[in-house]
Amino acid sequence: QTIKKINRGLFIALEGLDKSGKSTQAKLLSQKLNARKVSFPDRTTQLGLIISDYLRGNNNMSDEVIHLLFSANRWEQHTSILKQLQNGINIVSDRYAYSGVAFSAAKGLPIEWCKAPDSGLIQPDITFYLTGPIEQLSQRGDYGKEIYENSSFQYKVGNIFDQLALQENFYKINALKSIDEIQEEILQHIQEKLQNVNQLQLKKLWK
Ligand code: FDM
Ligand code: MG
Repeated sequence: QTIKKINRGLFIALEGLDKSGKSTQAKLLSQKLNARKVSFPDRTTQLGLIISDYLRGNNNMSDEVIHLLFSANRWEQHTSILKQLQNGINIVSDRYAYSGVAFSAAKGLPIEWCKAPDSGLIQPDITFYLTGPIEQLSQRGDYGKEIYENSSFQYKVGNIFDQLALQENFYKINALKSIDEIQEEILQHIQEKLQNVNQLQLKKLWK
């Protein structure tokens, strides 16, 4: 299909559990929409390298400190994302602030505390939430290499994501469907969402 044009770029986020297929879908979607793909954590910056070390278990930080680093790692990209959207460039984000909340709140930090540092970031126009039974997702690929990739923790993360999905109006997708089916469903939903709008106001997250 062709995607309807609006007066600025579209900002689409893909969220979900580890191994739910987000990265595959983000790649396909960014090709389809001729979009810039961003990923969070963005491991290419200095902060991203610290985060990456943490995820591999190589440096220990308090839950609060790592949470704030993940948020700062999004703020590093804020201006460039904003400018590109204003210039008509579509952006597809592989994870975003909702992952920040889900993973930190799953460790016991209060949800409102977790949202605060991301307040004011650009809000995605549409957030897709890929989810499925953890017993099945955990069979995929090399699950278990990074510190958050264990079933008992993912289960808690899933609960917070489910809660956010209702509050934030995520479009939920069954991660067990085929790659093609999921891509089709994503494109279909974007079409529907754009059907009746010519102008979408950029919004800020949690403000
Ligand atoms: N993660 C990701 C967080 O804990 N907070 C965040 O703000 C973000 C963006 O980092 F387990 C977690 C989620 C995941 C890990 O992500 C690495 P990728 O998508 O597997 O690289
Ligand atoms: Mg991962």
